[in-house]
Amino acid sequence: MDTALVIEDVRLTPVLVSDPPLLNTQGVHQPYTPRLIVEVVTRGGATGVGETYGDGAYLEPARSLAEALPGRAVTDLNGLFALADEVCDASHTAAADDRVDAGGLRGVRNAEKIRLSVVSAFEVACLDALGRAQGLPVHALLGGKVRDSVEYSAYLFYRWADHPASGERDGWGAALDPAGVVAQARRFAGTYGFGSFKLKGGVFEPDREIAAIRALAEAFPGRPLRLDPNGAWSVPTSLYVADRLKDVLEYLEDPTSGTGDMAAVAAATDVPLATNMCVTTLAEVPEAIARDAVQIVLSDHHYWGGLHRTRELAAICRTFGVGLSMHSNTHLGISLAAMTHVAATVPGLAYACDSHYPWQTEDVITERHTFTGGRLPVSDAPGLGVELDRDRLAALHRRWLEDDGTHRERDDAAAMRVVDPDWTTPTVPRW
Ligand code: GKR
Ligand code: MG
Repeated sequence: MDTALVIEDVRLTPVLVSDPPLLNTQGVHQPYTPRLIVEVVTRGGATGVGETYGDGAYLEPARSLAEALPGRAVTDLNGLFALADEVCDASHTAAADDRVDAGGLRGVRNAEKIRLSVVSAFEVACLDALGRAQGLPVHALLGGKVRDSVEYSAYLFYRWADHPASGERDGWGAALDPAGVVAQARRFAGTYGFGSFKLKGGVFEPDREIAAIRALAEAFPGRPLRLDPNGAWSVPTSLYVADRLKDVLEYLEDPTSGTGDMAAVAAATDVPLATNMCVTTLAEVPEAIARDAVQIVLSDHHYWGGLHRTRELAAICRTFGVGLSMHSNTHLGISLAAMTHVAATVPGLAYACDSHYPWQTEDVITERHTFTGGRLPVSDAPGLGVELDRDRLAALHRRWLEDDGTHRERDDAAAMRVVDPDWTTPTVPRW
């Protein structure tokens, strides 16, 4: 083994990132969202970075893995998964088993999925360190890019102008009706050149959201449009919306919850269904494919366990004629770089990936990514091609240290209760 590639040290830095008041079916984003930054340092002096969800359930397994990793090689990614199975005690996360998390809308969050989300940040950090040590971009370590840029879609949200509790305001203003959604889309298209649009739904009654998509179709004729209510609708409501928007939708994303109900919707409409909620683990793939419940799987490299595993998912989807793309959650530039590298290597990526990134005004990298023509260039610099901004990292970590605990867990329902004390996370379809 090349001793220069042996891991000498692992650093974990939880941070709180400012987030606008974006509405979804569970509530509203809090003013700050937790993320975890992982640094892997080799004996040869290369430092690789990774990023993942930062709620408490992720921090304990991350600490166990960080302690166990020194002495292993950054090339031993299969060993990384075996080590995580050994040291990430599921009891840390057992409380999270079989429940939908409070704000991430990441589908069922169980111990395995949390462990994989943790490992993903270590995998990305190892790939970054290896790439830096060898002068190779991460995409080359994944087999090489098949495209020079990756297309992203605008991710539109109903939103308030400012956060009710903190009063924080970002200058985007409110978007609560079709005109507000179209104005937001125009700003996204004008600033970043996005050519396809995803609207986060499940916030208002379906007819209001149908009107917003119709307004988008009028403002951007022929452009791909998606609506994602995060499972907020019953099967009949999903079919009602599909019928009214069938001429303008590229796909409906998670109209309803669970493989059985998604299959029932898929069987009765020609509008393709995409998901980042009902197919989130390998165990969920066979039934979804057998029942033709989804036509596009939206991977999240965090909860699929990193970039190699995302490519494995892509191969499964290809085999069964299911499309693949990527969804996102609140994230920073390290994860966007990782998404872009892996997306660059996946053959036949037929749908623009979505990213929350334009909503994040803060970052931990020195040079933020810039979307041009709705695309990001695939970096050929060694590793991920991003540099940590240590001052920014320290500042966002300080915010995490000083937080009274309110924001260390993402909890969109709690944020909503500031304005509506009776608000509870919906457990059955809202419409
Ligand atoms: O940030 O409100 C949000 C999104 O709803 C996010 O939590 C989802 O995970 O963007 C995601 C999605 O596509 O479902
Ligand atoms: Mg979604």
